[in-house]
Amino acid sequence: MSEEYKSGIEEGIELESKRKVSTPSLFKVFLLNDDYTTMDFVVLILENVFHQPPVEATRIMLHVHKNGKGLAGIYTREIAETKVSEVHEMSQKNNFPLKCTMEEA
Ligand code: TYC
Repeated sequence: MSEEYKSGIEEGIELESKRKVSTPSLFKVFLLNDDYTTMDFVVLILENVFHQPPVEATRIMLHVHKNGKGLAGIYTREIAETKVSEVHEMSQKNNFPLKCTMEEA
């Protein structure tokens, strides 16, 4: 019998395991402060990579500048990994040391 159409007493177990595997873990992506990256570049990253509206992008940038670290967005693993790579690639191309990290939410 196919996995999809199991019934009876096993159904509860099947539904439970199905729900578990289909709920993806979420990851927080953070920007880190440094002394060299310009504020304008960080705002540009927040707007273009993390799709933050301009006012929110500026708020997050100033939070990072003041506190050392700030949340840029929350994503599933692969998307978070891509965001981190995009930030590092754009920073490298523009000769800035801006760093980005991710951790499970
Ligand atoms: N501290 C930087 C400056 O004074 C600005 C900055 C903000 C850098 C946030 C990185 O993630 C950062 N130019």
